[in-house]
Amino acid sequence: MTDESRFDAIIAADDKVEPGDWMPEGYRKTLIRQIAQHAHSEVIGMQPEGNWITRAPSLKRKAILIAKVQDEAGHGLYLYSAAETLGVSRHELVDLLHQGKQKYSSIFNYPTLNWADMGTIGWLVDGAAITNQVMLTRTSYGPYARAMHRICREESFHQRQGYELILTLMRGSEEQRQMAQDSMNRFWWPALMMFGPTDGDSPHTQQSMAWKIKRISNDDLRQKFVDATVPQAEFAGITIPDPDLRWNEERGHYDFGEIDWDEFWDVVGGNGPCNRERMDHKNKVWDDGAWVREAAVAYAAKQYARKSA
Ligand code: FAQ
Repeated sequence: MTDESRFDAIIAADDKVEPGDWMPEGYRKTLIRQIAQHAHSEVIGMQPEGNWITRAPSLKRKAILIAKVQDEAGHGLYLYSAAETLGVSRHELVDLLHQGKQKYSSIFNYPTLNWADMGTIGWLVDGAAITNQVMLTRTSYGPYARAMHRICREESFHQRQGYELILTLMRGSEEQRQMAQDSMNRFWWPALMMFGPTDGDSPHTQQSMAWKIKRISNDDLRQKFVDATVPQAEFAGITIPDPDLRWNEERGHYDFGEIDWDEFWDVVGGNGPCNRERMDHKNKVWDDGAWVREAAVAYAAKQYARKSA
């Protein structure tokens, strides 16, 4: 059996490819690109929420938000570790992000303007993230699939706390309801964009599905998310800002309006409302934290020297 036919057999049998296994170079590169982008998204995703920790309206909400932001850091670390099993270091990946050669999710380039955004991010952004990540627990690369199992459990808690926050606001004063609605109006379309371009405009989908890296296409995942979220919005009494949104009895799905793809590609291309701010902040904390990394390396070297002696 050749290396390639062994790889093909693993994929055909729905088994997992593991780090020591032979894999096509394109498979390895695609995984590094996707896992790194995913890891960077978790880390950059801490910024819009971190912005509200000092302004949380109660001790309980503050504790929840701190724990959630900390979870995102943890997700970034599992994912960088999964990427490292493909022969690339976390340091290299972070460098590529800083040089603008790797991406992170478009959603984190939108500002968080009111407290309800903390609910909307949990409900819609984590909700969209889980829709995508549940599929990734079945991805063909073992370390990525295993990281996803743990991440999905935490994301599902994040989603519920976000929805609960929105329900609380919707049951509150008129001002609170308006705040929640304003947040929904700003985040609905960017949340739909998280699933990526339409299948027809997605250069990677076909090959990634053949390799079983992706198990469901961008458009099908987006539809799943819309179908799950509309009843939740109706229950909360919040309006989704899409006049074309309606149940289609024949299809058994909700129809929804056209996404502004010019806006999507603008944001992906670095020109969204907060792209520069997010990267400036990321670069600054990386530089400010250099002494911590140096101290950790010096400490590890000392421990190693002591042990060897
Ligand atoms: N933003 O051919 P496709 C989270 C790029 S985690 C930016 O369809 P693919 C947790 C794409 O990279 C959220 N770029 O690509 C959290 C490609 O560019 P390239 C992150 C995007 O990979 C919650 C080009 O467009 N989740 O939120 C986006 O097959 C709350 C063509 O696209 C993941 O990363 C986008 N939205 O499918 C944290 C999940 N969409 O590289 C804090 C893993 C597409 O050719 C708070 N990733 N692009 O230059 C995936 O499942 C896939 O990578 C897709 C894109 C589905 C995102």
